[in-house]
Amino acid sequence: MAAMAQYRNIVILTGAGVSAESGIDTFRSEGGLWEQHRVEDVATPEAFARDPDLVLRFYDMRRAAIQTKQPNAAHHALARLDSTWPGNLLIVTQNVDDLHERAGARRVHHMHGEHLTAWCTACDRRPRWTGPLIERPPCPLCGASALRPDVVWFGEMPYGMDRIHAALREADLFVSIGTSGAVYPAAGFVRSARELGAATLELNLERSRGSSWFVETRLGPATELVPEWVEEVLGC
Ligand code: BJW
Repeated sequence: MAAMAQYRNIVILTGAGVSAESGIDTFRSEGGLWEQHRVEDVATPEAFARDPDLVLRFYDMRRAAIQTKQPNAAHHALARLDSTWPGNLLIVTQNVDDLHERAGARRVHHMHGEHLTAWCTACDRRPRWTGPLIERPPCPLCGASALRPDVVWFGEMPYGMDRIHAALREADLFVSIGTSGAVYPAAGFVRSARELGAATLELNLERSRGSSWFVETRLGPATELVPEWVEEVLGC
């Protein structure tokens, strides 16, 4: 990878791998969430319509679990980069946990939603939510019992695609961290970044499905690779 001084605008895509060492399950690794639950049963709007209790329990359990976890060295390194990088920077995370924010990162975009907000389908607002949804609590903003997990399921449109594409158009460096490249549209960002002329770097435990699109791939745990890379970028 060329000297980092030549970059100004950075887009960082993160996936479940960045939170794995905080003790949050990934989806597709051995023993991951999709081995414990069928995607079709818990992560589609059809599943929610068919068996809302099953889906709400799945998300209630994960919402409770993430609140017991702590950001790791990778989240902290990215937060440091965010707070010091003078150019444009956007951390586009597929993760629904809040570990980037708890580490101090501010320029974060949750394209697949967040565990700690709920979506009221009656008033279309998203109040902060830390407790369970299984008892169908009323929306604190409008009173309707129409709250669902504020996450993007298969077949739904990820949040803020215009913001992401605008950042990709400006980016001269695209970095992907801890994502398998199995889910679109996120899996296609590297290709867009390449076509728009950005340098591309993958940091992952194992090569992602779209690995050949990256000019450089570094393999290892995020808690080692990310702080090393951030030090390189900041020139210290
Ligand atoms: C480490 C590590 C360590 C581990 N250190 N690394 C056919 C072709 C193409 C597309 C489609 C198709 N059929 C349907 C589609 C579209 C569909 C899709 O992509 N399906 C695929 C299965 C093919 N996509 C959608 O439906 C999306 N919407 C959509 O496309 O709308 C239309 C549209 C059109 C045009 C433009 C824009 C939109 C919506 C996708 C929603 C995904 N939702 C989920 C659930 C969110 C809520 C929840 O958390 O429950 O999002 S699914 C799940 O996968 C979650 C994740 O964000 C996402 C990605 O997973 P991720 O993060 O990559 O995790 P893993 O487990 O897969 O990988 C972990 C990685 O970490 C691995 O690489 C490890 O190596 C690594 N790792 N330990 C570093 N210590």
